[in-house]
Amino acid sequence: MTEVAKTLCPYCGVGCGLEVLPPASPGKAVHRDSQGNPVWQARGDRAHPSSQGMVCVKGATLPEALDKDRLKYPMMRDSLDQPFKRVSWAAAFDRIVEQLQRVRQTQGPEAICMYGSGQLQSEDYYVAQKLLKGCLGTNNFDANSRLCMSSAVSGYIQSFGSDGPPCCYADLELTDCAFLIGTNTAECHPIIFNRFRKYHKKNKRKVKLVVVDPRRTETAKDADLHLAIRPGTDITLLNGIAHILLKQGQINALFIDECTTGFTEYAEVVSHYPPAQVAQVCGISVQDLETAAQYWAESERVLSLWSMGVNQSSEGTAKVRTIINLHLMTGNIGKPGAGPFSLTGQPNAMGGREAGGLAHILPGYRLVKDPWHRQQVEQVWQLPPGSISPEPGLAAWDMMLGLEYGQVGFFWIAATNPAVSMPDLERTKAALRKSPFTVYQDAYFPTETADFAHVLLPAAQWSEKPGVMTNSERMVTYCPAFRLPPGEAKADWEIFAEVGRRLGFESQFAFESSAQVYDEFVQLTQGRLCDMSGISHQRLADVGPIQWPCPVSETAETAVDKHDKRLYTNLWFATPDGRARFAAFHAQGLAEPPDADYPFVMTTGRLYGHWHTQSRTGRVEKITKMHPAPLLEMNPRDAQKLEIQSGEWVEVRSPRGSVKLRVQVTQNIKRGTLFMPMHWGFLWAEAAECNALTHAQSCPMSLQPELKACAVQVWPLSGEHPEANEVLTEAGATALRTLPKSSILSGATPTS
Ligand SMILES: Nc1nc2c(c(=O)[nH]1)N[C@H]1C(S)=C(S)[C@@H](COP(=O)(O)OP(=O)(O)OC[C@H]3O[C@@H](n4cnc5c(=O)[nH]c(N)nc54)[C@H](O)[C@@H]3O)O[C@H]1N2
Ligand SMILES: Nc1nc2c(c(=O)[nH]1)N[C@H]1C(S)=C(S)[C@@H](COP(=O)(O)OP(=O)(O)OC[C@H]3O[C@@H](n4cnc5c(=O)[nH]c(N)nc54)[C@H](O)[C@@H]3O)O[C@H]1N2
Ligand code: SF4
Ligand SMILES: [Mo]
Repeated sequence: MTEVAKTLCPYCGVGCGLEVLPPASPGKAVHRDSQGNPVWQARGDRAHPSSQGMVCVKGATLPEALDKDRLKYPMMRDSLDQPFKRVSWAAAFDRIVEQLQRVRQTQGPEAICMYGSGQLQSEDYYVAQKLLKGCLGTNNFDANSRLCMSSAVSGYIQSFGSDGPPCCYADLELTDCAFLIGTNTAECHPIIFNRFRKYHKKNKRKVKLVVVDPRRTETAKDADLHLAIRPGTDITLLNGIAHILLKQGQINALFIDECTTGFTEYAEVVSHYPPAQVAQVCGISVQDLETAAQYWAESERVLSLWSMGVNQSSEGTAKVRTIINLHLMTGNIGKPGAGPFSLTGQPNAMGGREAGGLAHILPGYRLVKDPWHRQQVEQVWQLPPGSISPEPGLAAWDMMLGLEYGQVGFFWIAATNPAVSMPDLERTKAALRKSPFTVYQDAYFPTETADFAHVLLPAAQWSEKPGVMTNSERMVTYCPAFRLPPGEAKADWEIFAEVGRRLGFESQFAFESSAQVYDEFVQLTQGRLCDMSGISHQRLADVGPIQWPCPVSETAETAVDKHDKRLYTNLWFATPDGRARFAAFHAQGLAEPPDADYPFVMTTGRLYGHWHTQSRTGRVEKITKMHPAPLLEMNPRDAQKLEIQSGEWVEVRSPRGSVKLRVQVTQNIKRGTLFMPMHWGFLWAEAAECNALTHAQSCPMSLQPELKACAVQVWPLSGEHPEANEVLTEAGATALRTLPKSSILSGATPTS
């Protein structure tokens, strides 16, 4: 192919449009990477409405990683201490189907689990739901979105009656005040931040930026007001702001009366949050708290943005609902420039929610628990009534516990790397080791999780399979296939469909293309809030990205040039009475607060250049140079007390595990708080498995673990850390460690 392919960046949930060019185009020199290999080029697509031609370093360097260390053939072994052997697809499918049938007969369908990812395309997600929830009769499909978005999902459902971020990116350029809480937007959603930053710079006097984050991040550096609160004190802060607004009468009484319920209980709760006390608990000044309230009061349109600093919390749903409370109290919703906007992390976590990709939901924003919803889905799937279980399935961490207790007989992992990204990693790894049968479906090899698999299935990735993804603002973009998959790699949905057919569900999985899969899926969205019945692969390819809702009645023109890009503009919510719900939550604080033995709060998160467990970005030279090694951020006063200087090695210990890494002393972090990046799993030369330290205590409503905070102690290691130095000089700071013994391959190497 020599033409430019228009597609979507498959990294973050901003969902930037990309134009990808082949290495060789007529009249131009062949484009090569630093090692001289011909490589595709990516640039921003100016026609994409979400990103308007912008891209960040991850999108721009993506092609460099596409061909490196790919898993090309199915591989199998009988036990984890054996080497993998290359096998045919037929042999792999036989083994999977035989094992599925055996587990279903001996342990029942609830012993079968699939753990997926917001990096699957909507078609992959949809076919997996049909296989697990419909044909196998278990709702044990969960995704890494449980570690990511589930508090936002449950917050929206409880406050508005349905999931679905109500805002759009145009609001970034229409707001009077952007209230960013628990989000390092500049580094993690860079193009969203760029859009706002341009507008903010132009309108400095009129437009305010508030950032709530214990760290002075790149995002906070641009703020008019940075509230460096103590980790886990968000609800106190938000209730404190509400307290001041209420006292000053800065509320929208008409909106509260006509469009909401539950205000009285909420007002009672916030009466317990006087400014002096709130400031003390949060570790900020009363003046800053009052300024924050003043910005809310004076701004006609407030847009709040949040991500993991809010969601990854043992009170994640309560935090989300407490943010929404402020919007309801001030009538900041359903109009341009205002609203509670959850930023989605992964490129298609939104599509996953639409397709029913969590253990308690079904396609089309339906709930497993609702008999009418189950019936509607069963009908479209042409399955007998009662095929879908009324019980929500196991959430991500419960799957780990299921493995630990021996209740899971078949574990299927796709497009995620839990041996790095799950909390309480030693326990996670022990659970994975106990799994009687694990299938791992990934695009790359090695990854840490491959070490725990019995069967490896090579997945075609972005650019090698056509499919659809939805970004944070509900914009749906078609991602065409414009490169061939390596070796025998197959699209995820094709793998699921083949297993379905081999289990005897011929007609349910008779799809001939992903376009057909998408057509069936959007039928199930008809009449729902996330109505996409007017969208198809062909239409997206013809007219470009389309934002939902897009019912079948919408014409191509109105679909692209929407007059109404927001949800709830008629102020009628998706609850039975159309009213939004206030929530009355007191702050609970951290699940594991610091104490005398473990005096620091460690928080974890991301760096600008790297993507999660580095399966791609760790293979891009520009990025590994940008972030050569993991560093622990520490406040100068804490460093002084421990007599540690920047660059020195420490051991960080929590009640669950320990990690050795170097320290970066910086004013950018609050005293008593530490920050460790999440990107370095055990395959990397300077491994720093931050999840060896984290715990799995979760929000009781969203079941999302508190990955953002655990209590730790820090031990200076005298001199340099010898073991790490050795690896460093041998292999370079970012090189892969040699493979663990159990991964040593026999026969064909999977990457050859
Ligand atoms: N560069 C890059 N970008 C990414 C990703 C990536 O891997 N790399 N991943 C994508 C994904 S899947 C996701 S989910 C998003 C995540 O995007 P973000 O949520 O923006 O990223 P994080 O670094 O996980 O955490 C955000 C901030 O929360 C703060 N925080 C910690 N504890 C608290 C607290 O108690 N209260 C408040 N208010 N803040 C707190 C941290 O200091 C941190 O700066 O990024 C997406 N974009
Ligand atoms: N301590 C701590 N832990 C965290 C977080 C944190 O902030 N702190 N954040 C959590 C969050 S929000 C997230 S989203 C997770 C992310 O954690 P993971 O999902 O474990 O991380 P990734 O590295 O993105 O893994 C994605 C995998 O999918 C593969 N892949 C890419 N495309 C395809 C495809 O099309 N098909 C298939 N089959 N495979 C593909 C890639 O090769 C890669 O191995 O981490 C969570 N864990
Ligand atoms: S902001 Fe996100 S979607 Fe856009 S180019 Fe960067 S990683 Fe890709
Ligand atoms: Mo995420």
